[in-house]
Amino acid sequence: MNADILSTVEQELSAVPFIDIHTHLFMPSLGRLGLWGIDELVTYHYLEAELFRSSDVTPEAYWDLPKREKADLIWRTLFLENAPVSEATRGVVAVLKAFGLPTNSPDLREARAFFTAQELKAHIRRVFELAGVSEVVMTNDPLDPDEAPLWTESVERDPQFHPVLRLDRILNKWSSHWQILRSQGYAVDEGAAGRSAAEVRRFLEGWFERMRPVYMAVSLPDTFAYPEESVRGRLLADSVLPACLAFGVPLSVMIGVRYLVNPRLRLAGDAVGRADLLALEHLCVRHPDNRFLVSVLSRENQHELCVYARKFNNLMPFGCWWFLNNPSIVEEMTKQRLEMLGTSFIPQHSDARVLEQVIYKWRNTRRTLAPILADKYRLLCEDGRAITREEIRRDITRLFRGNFEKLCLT
Ligand code: RAT
Ligand code: ZN
Repeated sequence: MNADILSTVEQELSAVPFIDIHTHLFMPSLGRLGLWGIDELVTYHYLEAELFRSSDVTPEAYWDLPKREKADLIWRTLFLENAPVSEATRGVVAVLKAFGLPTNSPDLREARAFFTAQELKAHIRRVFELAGVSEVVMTNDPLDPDEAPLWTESVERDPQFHPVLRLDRILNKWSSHWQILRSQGYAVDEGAAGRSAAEVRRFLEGWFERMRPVYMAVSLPDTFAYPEESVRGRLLADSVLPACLAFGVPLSVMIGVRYLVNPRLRLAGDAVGRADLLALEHLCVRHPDNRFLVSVLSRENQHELCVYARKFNNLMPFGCWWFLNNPSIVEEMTKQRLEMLGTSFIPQHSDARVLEQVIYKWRNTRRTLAPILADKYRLLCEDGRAITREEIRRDITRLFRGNFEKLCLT
């Protein structure tokens, strides 16, 4: 019976196509922003951070190398001189295996030849199929100088890629971006005073029309406070939250980053800090008509997040983010969420930056979650309530599609 439940859960987890609600992937028409292939996989910033623990190369010397030489160095250090047992290294192995490529070659020649031969659109379809995802959600930054000009009226849409309006530059780096808004004809000033909030709202409206995002999003430091007498506090209260309400989209808040604790590591230089989730309580209390997708980066904040989700049904916890996306922590967090929230949360997102990463990240999620879900059903049976395959499918569909569809796609 127990084995039956586990295999039914495994089958249903494989059969239901998931929606990946937060990635850094791009639809093909924004193509030159999108990363894919072996050199990108091996130089993922999670692996760059690991390189400096096992090699004496300095970050400065590493950044000076061309991409291929970076990849060769990481391959040699983390895959040949050491067994790739970490989560991020094992992921690359799983991707190579998924394409039938050798996983212990002395170099990356064969893998490079394989990826170079792929046609992007067909490759995306194959990757999504291997990953068991039907759609992914992008991260689209209207103040990224490489990205913004690509969002023209005629940009080709792709129903498998949903846009998201990302607000980090506006909310976290106003001092180095307000002038860009000003140069585009918005009457904003350095202190975000006066008409600035209304003008930022007008800027968001313009981008909402152009992009049609499924939600707006921002990552926030561990010191995030709300309400707050600061540029970010004002713009959140007076521009972003009213705009989300008017457009009928949620705001995704990802809290707990300690930005660039080691600037020498660049993208790999961020760390984590425990946040004060009173900020979240205040957001939910003061803005009951807004809806919030919430991920917190610190392991120590997870239980509080579940408690807040029990208090506020405009709060949807999602994902095991970044440093939390390891089987031991995913297991702990998912059990806690199921125990406290039933199926009213979104268990995971991939955060993939390189296309093929969705293959290993979703494979790992399915593998970790199958015994956890099966165990909950086993306990339910023991306590007197049988479970059917249809109910298991309904739960999995709700967790990995329905909760998001209801919040963002309807
Ligand atoms: O997980 C990551 O790749 C991080 O670097 C961040 O991009 C984070 O996920 C974010 O969206 O800010
Ligand atoms: Zn991300």
